[in-house]
Amino acid sequence: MGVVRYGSGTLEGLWGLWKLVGCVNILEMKKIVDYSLYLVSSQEYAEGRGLVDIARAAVSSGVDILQMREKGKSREELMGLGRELVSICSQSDTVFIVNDDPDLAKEVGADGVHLGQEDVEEYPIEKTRSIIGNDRIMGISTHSVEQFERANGSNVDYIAFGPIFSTKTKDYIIGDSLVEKVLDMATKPVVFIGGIDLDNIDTLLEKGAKNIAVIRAIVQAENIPEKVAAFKSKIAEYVPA
Ligand code: TZP
Ligand code: MG
Repeated sequence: MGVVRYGSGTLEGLWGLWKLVGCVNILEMKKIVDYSLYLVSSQEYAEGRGLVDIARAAVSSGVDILQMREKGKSREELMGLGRELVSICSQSDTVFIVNDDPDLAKEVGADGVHLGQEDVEEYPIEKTRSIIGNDRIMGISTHSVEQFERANGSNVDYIAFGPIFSTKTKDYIIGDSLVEKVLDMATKPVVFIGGIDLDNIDTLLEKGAKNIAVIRAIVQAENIPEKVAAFKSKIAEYVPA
């Protein structure tokens, strides 16, 4: 006959079992929610600062979403950096997203993956969903109303739209005239990106934008915690009472 013990050994055993059947994952699952500040981190624009230091500063000061967007690194380097960033985000509420590669996102234990329009050729939405599963997040970049409409009808969890203003990673801009239009169409969170900083963010928030993504405004900030706090309080001004 089995003995029921209530000592710490039993509790640890139950915790292990709980983890094994995946219940903890359900409890720990992070989601994209509106009124988020999204940092797309990229060593290329960090002006010599270490990405891990930038991520630590941004996450500890409350960035809601962190993306690893590294274009020139080997898979091995991405695995190493990805695991460090997972560890930083796992001690916080920050959602961690890997750019470009759903297999890598899953392997490092990220909360989700972000696909560009060009990534969808190798990783169509349904294939990506079958790689990452239903519990991880999938986002996609869109650069026109047509692409937005397609993404909106697909199985992604959020849609990025931009570049709104002038930026370094793209040689064109959409401008802010379509912000209301895509928000009216949207059935999931929309993240606006491209050349956004504290001096132009109001234009977007006034049009109803709820989520803002930036690279340079944070990775190049003199004081990252102060900059994150300023963005967060600006976004918070627009949360309905
Ligand atoms: N996609 C559209 S604009 C952009 C990406 C990845 C870059 C945004 O960078 P920044 O420095 O905030 O303009
Ligand atoms: Mg990509």
